[in-house]
Amino acid sequence: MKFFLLLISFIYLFAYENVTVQLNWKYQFEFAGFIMAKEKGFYKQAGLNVKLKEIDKNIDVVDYVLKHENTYGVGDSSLIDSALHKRAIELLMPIYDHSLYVLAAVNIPEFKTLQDIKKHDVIMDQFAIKSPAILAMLKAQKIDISTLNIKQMNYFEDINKSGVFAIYESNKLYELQKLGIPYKLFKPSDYKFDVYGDIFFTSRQEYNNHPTRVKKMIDATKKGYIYAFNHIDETINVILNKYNTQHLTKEKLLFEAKILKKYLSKTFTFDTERLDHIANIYILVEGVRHVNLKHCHKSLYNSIYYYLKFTKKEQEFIKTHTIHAISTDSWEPFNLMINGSLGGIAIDYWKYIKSVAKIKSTCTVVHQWDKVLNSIKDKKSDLTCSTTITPDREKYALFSKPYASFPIVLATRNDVGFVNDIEVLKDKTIVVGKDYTAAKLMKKHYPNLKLLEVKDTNEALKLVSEGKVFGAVDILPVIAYKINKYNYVNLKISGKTPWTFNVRFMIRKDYPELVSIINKVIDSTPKSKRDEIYKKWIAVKFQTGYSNEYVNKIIIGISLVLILILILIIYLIRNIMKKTKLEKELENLATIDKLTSIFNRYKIDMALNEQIEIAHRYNRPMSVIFFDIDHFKRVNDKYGHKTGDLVLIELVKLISQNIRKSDIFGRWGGEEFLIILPETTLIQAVKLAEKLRKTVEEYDFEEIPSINISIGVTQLQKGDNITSLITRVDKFLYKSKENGRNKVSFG
Ligand code: GH3
Ligand code: MG
Ligand code: MG
Repeated sequence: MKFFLLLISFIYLFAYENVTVQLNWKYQFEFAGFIMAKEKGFYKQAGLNVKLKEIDKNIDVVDYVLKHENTYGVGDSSLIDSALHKRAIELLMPIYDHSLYVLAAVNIPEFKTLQDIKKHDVIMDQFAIKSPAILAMLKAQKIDISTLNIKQMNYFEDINKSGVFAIYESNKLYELQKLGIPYKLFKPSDYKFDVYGDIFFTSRQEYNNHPTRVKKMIDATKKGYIYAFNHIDETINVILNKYNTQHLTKEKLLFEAKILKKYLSKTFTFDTERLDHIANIYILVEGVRHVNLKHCHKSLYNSIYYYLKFTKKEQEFIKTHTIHAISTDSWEPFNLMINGSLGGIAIDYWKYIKSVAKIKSTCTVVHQWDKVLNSIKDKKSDLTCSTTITPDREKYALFSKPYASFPIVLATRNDVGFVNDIEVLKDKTIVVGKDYTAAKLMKKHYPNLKLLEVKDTNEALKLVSEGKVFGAVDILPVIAYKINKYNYVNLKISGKTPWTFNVRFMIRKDYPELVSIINKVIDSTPKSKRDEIYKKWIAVKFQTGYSNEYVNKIIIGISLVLILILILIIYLIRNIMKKTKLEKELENLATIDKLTSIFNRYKIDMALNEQIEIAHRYNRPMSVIFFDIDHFKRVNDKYGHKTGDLVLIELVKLISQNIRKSDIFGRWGGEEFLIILPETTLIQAVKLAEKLRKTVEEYDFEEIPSINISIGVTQLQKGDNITSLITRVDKFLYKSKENGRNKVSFG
């Protein structure tokens, strides 16, 4: 038996790669991700045998990681300082998005502003003294740290004395609260010095020599963190049983977990703009003399684009070439002139790729597309940013992977119902830009349609808006952008073709290195960056497919509401002008749901009161739709809470796209939502509810296959108030649940 065990351990030792993680403090919830990745076997599944090391007194974690092989570490944003000073480390991922360091003025009732710090003892440890955010906060207040009376922190005793302490918000506040000691907090983020909290890193040597292991460590640790924060009780029990070197109580760990949960990284990836911001904080703290931003960026960006490794040939290409881009200025919203310079989705992508790959470039703007094509054909220009592959173009140019894909959609007037299948529009005239990709596809696949080719999409939309033709077809962002820009209030997107339009870079034939460089950056572009670019250019909400036969009635009603809204707007503008920016931010916080960015419970409640009053006063119809996601708990259980959050966000987006602008949509709580439908009768509301139910049912969510919603619908009746209305609609929602879910009930 003993021999057998020995054999197993022997095999085990050889089967797993041994790795050490040096933590920057003692075991506590802060490191729950590492602990759970180990305890739940995530590291093992990746073939890693991970040893966790608590901090020893006064050890420098960066030093330790640099001096030991196979070793990783956890640090705070001061690691960026280390990178700035050319220490050979690679930052792998942020664990907490915001620094937990705060200054707490403890037991000093007369302490009012940070300036008062000069009159008191400041108690810090060696980490806090390096914390960029704390230093910047002081510096911005023109407080010279060298003039302060700084004392070394004795972690376990000092906190109940009076003084200004640099502490972790997730940690020492617990003691203060428990002991009932008064304190006042100064958070760097309140002063706009927002840096990352814990950061996972390793040595450049490990990073370069063992890229696969690095990737495994990142993935398993991330998984550990997601697991730990989704299973807080279980994790606390593990810490209490096996890792409780600090003799923490369950209560204290729970306190820590709750605070950290707010800070846990949303994406576990670095954001270049924030890194720039942090580098700038260092400039503020240290003065420009120390900072070699170029080096800092190289090191940091290497870390961010972990998957992004250029070959020697590619690096050589980047070094030796200046890329001459060429673009038209008339393809909204891809490339267009805006305030005198070229911008747009395509241009933003190109700027992003250039900054990541450090490509030098020039850009020529022309008015005709032919010129762009010829210039690339003749190798006078090297690249253009937004085009599609055609067999003809492939003869003289190369193409990148698509960096964006958009559906080709149909725009009609508002009074048209949802068009499920474009083929049914046989007798209607559809307009499309001459020779556009959309035109070619439509002709090929729908030869029976009446297709009218016009100069461009502007003209096509104008014809639709004037009622001369039924609909216009182009790519989603183009149509959405133009409806918004040219204020076509009577147009909407009411159908989708089966095709997507892939936008790519076109590159001169003899530059294959440039294609592979661009492809690598495209592959490594985080979703957040894509979303950011897309949102910037399509900041328009549009509706799809709400069929409505009562348009005339509604227009009369809406006019009334409009007058009211106008009065409200004048009132608001007056108010807003009075408000400072900070107040506005606060107001946002108070009315907008943080996760989904729609109205929160407080605001939707207010809106409902208002709408009920308006409807009663002017004797107008008004309805409400109340829905709840079916079995959402299962989604959380199966895919994790974070995924659950993403599903909520996506669902809200989907619903927002399918209701009218005048409808008021808010989060009632958890996975329950309310839509207020002014000027809407029960029949209309039920129709919309059914459409929403079906849309959700058929929607392919990015994170999970599908969800359903159960809906209750009711119309405001004479004598109703908010309570009676909500009680009734809730009853119908409950009925939908009882009848098997994924149903609409009304009355
Ligand atoms: P049913 O359809 O029958 O009502 O089942 P259900 O699981 O959806 O309903 P229940 O009310 O039992 O549970 C609601 C769950 O919704 C509980 C919680 O896990 C989840 N939830 C609520 N708010 C959020 C949130 O903000 N994010 C995530 N991820 N989940 C949430
Ligand atoms: Mg539910
Ligand atoms: Mg519920």
